Amino acid sequence: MLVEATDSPEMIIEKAAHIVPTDNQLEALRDEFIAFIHFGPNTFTRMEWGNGMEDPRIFDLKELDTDQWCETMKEAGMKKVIFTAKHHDGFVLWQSRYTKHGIMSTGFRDGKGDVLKDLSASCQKYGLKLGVYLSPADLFQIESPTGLYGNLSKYTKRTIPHEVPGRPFENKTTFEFELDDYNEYFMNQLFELLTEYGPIHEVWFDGAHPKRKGGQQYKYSAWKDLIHSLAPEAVIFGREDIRWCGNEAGRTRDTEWNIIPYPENPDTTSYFPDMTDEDLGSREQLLKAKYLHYQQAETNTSIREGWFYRDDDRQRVRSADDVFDIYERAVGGNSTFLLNIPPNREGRFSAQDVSVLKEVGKRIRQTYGTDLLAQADGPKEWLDKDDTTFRAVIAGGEGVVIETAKPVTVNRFILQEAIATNGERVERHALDAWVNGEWKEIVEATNIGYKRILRFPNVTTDKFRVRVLESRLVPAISEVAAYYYESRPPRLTVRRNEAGAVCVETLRQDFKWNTYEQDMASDLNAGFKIHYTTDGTMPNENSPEYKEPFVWDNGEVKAVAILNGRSGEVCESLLGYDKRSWKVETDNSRSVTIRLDTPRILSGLAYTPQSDKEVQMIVKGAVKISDDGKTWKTAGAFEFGNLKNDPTRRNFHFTEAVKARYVRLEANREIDSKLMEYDLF
Ligand code: FUL
Repeated sequence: MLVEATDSPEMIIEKAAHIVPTDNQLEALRDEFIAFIHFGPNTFTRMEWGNGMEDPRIFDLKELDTDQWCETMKEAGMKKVIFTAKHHDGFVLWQSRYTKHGIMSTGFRDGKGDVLKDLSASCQKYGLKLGVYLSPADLFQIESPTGLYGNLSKYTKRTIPHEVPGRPFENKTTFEFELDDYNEYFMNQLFELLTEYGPIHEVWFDGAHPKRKGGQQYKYSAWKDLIHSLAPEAVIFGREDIRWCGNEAGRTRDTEWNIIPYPENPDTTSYFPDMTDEDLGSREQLLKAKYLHYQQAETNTSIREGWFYRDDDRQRVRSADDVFDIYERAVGGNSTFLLNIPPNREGRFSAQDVSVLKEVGKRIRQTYGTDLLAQADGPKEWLDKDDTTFRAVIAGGEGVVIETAKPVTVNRFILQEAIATNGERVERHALDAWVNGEWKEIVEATNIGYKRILRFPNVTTDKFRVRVLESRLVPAISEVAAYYYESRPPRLTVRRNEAGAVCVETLRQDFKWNTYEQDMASDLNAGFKIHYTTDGTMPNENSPEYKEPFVWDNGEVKAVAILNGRSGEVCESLLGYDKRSWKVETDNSRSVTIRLDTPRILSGLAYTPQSDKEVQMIVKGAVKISDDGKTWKTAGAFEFGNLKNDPTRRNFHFTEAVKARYVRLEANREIDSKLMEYDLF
């Protein structure tokens, strides 16, 4: 929608409040949880980006089980799957007429295999929608001597699809466009994808370009015509329909507006830049707009470290807690959750990915399968499970009360706006519960849009109140529901902070690729309490509650998170003396001597091998002690086994506690003490 130079700020906001999604966009939002599949030569080379010059035969696929993919995705609660038909390397995974750089040049089913065909058949069998990723960047066409990308060919009138003798199309539609060689190649392939694999519901254009050549431009207006005509139900990602959320980590914005200001007309431009700022659609941003446009966000990330499968041992997989948390933040934050599951070299999803996806599906069904307001009294349009009916609510008013016949215990609350008819309008809202004879505010949040999932510690009540605090025009709420998530107490970790004090914290996801900063454990399991002991006993709800870092000399700290009477895993940590009280005195190639600030009681030594560096590990050695650094006696001799395969911290306890000021660690081989990690406890 055009913003006129004469529009007042109020008029601009009013215009924004009237912008609604297209039918296809709305359907894409309702899909909520969708899958991405990255598969190709990279699966075999273990690279994230290929170079385009790979021999196609490295795609050494022997088996393919797309039914297993679809069965798993279905169980996870996903509605659509987007497949990398061609990634940046230019290798095609379907039987294209227009190149030999692809599956037709591999040994898979004697060169006759077609991964997209298998997937499309499985999608129909399992009732999943299908989308295609066709990378505009194409390294094979860039690097090959006869490659078409950026070959400076002239734009001339060309017919799509280009006829290939002996390989007619069943779909007889043809198009004429002014195109250069690469755009023609790209559109011929789009034609194949959109006409020969059943209905396509999303076309995914990646903005990433490992390389460019010859000033190659994309004739997007023509691509768009082709897609609208051949796949009328498809949304286009990376262009006008759907935008990238701005990160690949699964991070979500607290306020994700889908009415976005544009400097050019989104209906005619082919310039759709990545939008990574935190604030994309506040009033302040809208006032800078030349155009206002509905463009929803897709929150995309991978279940594994990286987009492609590498291996089952070192490539970490997100936990079910993690995936479920992203699901709630993405779907419940006015966006769609696009989760990548990369198949392995056996053409299947690996066992760990499958178990995480099944667990996530189970949690979604268990949590969101039972609306605890189903029989409640309140606006019937809000409670009727029909998101096309709605009731308006006045911002700043008293709020709307929903009453249940019996008290219910809930920790999730869902609100939806009637975006299809009335647009996104709520800017701030709050949820209250009637507790002990008065209204208590449970949670406050910003916008709603398609869907907002509010998460909060358990509350038991028979009366809720929804208040809209600020809005653009009068908002219309279409759905309200309350749920109970069976929260799990989070796992914990104990460490010393920089000041030497002991901290007990929720364990952050040990997922090294693209981590988001949100504290998943605390958000997801809000309301837990941490209890701890320092006397070796098991902690329970009567043990001291951990509130802040505390001073503790050394010894065993045990901590547990307790939520709704349920205890989590006990975290046990043997803490060594604060290293600021140490000094490394002498240092030769086989031993290291530590001087403590004062004589201390010592029960043992902890050694953590350096697994990621080429460092000799200390397998065997002795610990000696001294009062004056001159006369020494042995506190104990140790031998650690299986360090290479299991490079975890090892605790060596002396036969009895000793008191000493000097400690010497002697190894039976050369060591590099600067790269060693050890503690004295
Ligand atoms: C990025 C690409 O470069 C990655 O390889 C992956 O396909 C991801 C979804 O988009 O831009």
